[in-house]
Amino acid sequence: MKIEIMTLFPAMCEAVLGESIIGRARAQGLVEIHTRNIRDYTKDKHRRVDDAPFGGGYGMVMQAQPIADCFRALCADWGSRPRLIYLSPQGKPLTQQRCKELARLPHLALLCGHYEGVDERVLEALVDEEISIGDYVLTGGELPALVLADAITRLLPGVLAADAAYIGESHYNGLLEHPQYTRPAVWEARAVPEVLLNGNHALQEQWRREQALERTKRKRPDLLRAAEHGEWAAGERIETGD
Ligand code: 9WO
Repeated sequence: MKIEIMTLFPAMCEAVLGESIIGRARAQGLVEIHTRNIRDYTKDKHRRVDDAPFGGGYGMVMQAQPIADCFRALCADWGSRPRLIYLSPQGKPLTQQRCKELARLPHLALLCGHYEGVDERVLEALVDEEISIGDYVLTGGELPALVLADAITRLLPGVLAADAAYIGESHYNGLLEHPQYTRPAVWEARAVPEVLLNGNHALQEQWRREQALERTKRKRPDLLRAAEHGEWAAGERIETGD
């Protein structure tokens, strides 16, 4: 999988992409993530990439030309046209299911807007899909692009242990994770649940399942309804006991 992030702030993206599991996956060649500075493609002699909105209004709008030339250069370098995703509060909400679908594509380009947005014509002409990571407004699309790149990268073969990649997908299909504990067995007078210490794997498995179900009912009843209606990723449907 190749992902290219088109941004005015490549250093902000590289700072995140060099660390932890994504950093290691990149170093091992399990994923290729590149950043491309939109400003490098401006034809303006002062390197400008934005201008005031037609019709008036607050702030600045990113111009079409540098974005379009950036994307065309990317297509020329790769010898193919990747799917282009614009990260925007107006996009379709991102789900685990969509991450799984995107992880199967050979390459993806992510466009990060800044200021008050991007000239609408570049969206019409070039963008294939708009994705939102939640109903709030940020200062730019970089953090959402990094969220998407992270969610996709962890699904790629070899990045995580085979079972870890599917946490929340196969076994507890659409449920929240059960509580987890590590040493010490007693911390500040709080003991780990006895069932996890007694070595009965069947009982422990049953306990984890019950805990996952109880937590989901209490904290995210909306997820439970979605799982009951089979809206979660492909796989077995959950037994809710009611
Ligand atoms: C700010 C603004 C201020 C005055 C009038 C209109 C305005 N629009 C915006 C705006 O939408 N700014 C965006 C900032 C432009 C695109 C990049 N930005 C962004 C992306 N903020 N939040 C996201 C985002 C992306 C995906 N999921 C959640 C949030």
